[in-house]
Amino acid sequence: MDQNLQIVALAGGVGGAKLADGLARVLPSEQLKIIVNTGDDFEYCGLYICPDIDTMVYTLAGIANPTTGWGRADESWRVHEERIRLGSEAWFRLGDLDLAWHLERTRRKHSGESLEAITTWQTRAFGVKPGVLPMCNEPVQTKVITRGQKILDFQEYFVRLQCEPEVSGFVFHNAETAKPLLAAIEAIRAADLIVICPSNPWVSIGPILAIPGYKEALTGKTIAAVSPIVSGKTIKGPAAKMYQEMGITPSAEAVANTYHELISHFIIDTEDAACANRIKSRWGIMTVDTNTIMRSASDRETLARFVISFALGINR
Ligand code: FO1
Repeated sequence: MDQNLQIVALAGGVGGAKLADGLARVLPSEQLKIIVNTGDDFEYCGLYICPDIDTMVYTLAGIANPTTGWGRADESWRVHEERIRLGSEAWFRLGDLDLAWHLERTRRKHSGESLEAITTWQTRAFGVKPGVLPMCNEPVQTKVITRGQKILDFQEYFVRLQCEPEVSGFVFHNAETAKPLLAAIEAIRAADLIVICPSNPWVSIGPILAIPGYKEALTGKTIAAVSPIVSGKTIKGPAAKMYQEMGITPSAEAVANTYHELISHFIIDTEDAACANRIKSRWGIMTVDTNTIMRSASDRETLARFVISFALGINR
């Protein structure tokens, strides 16, 4: 393994965490930094919830719920069930083990710790070695604009309304005044490769890129993205539905169009191999197909090795 190869991953959500885990399995931990979306963060029942950070840390720690991808494996729901019995608001489900961590993060937040410091503590507490960095320390909230011009908080759209409303746009509230994490900018500057994981381009990667400073730091870097859309569909989550509702046919090509000003390399699934040449000739993006569906830890590793060797021309 190339000793000083430095890689930075941009990720959010379950799919992104899986490829980040693959990268963490093939790289020494000091050679990988992961910048995570925090636009999904919200306050719920007085607790400070950071879903994509927790999904990332739990996945890297090997303790994520294997069915949902979010929350903990081997979870119990005593508090959740009692809250329902009490008639409390319970549309966002917090398991007992998950709750322990939300209580601790909220305590630290109230004591004045930054999200970066809290996340560093969280990675150590869960034995996670690679650097997991929130995209910023300030609260940036992703909001969904519906076709009826209603503005929904992200979790209200994603969980309470089960992604049912038709979207017409997104707002990343406070992104314009948020500051990129210095550690994240330094990691990008030092990186040999940036990997945009197969996360939702709109609401997982979009918020990160909306923070002034990241796009500038990424300019000129070797950046490889893995398409989150295979045969016009997402494995999980509303990315394809969002493209459709925004009047764009969901496809790997649509994702290439979203990222074309940024990326130099694009990895699509074998199901979409036919569009590789079109993407290459239309935007000059080096495009290759492989299996991008990660069903196992070895799939995650295989894809991670493939992305690194394709983008850097190195045999791992
Ligand atoms: N998603 C759901 O669809 N239903 C839930 O009840 C739910 C609870 C939850 C608790 C903690 C957590 O970290 C994530 C949770 N998620 C839930 C997923 C979460 O809404 C999404 O992971 C992200 O916001 C989008 O990737």
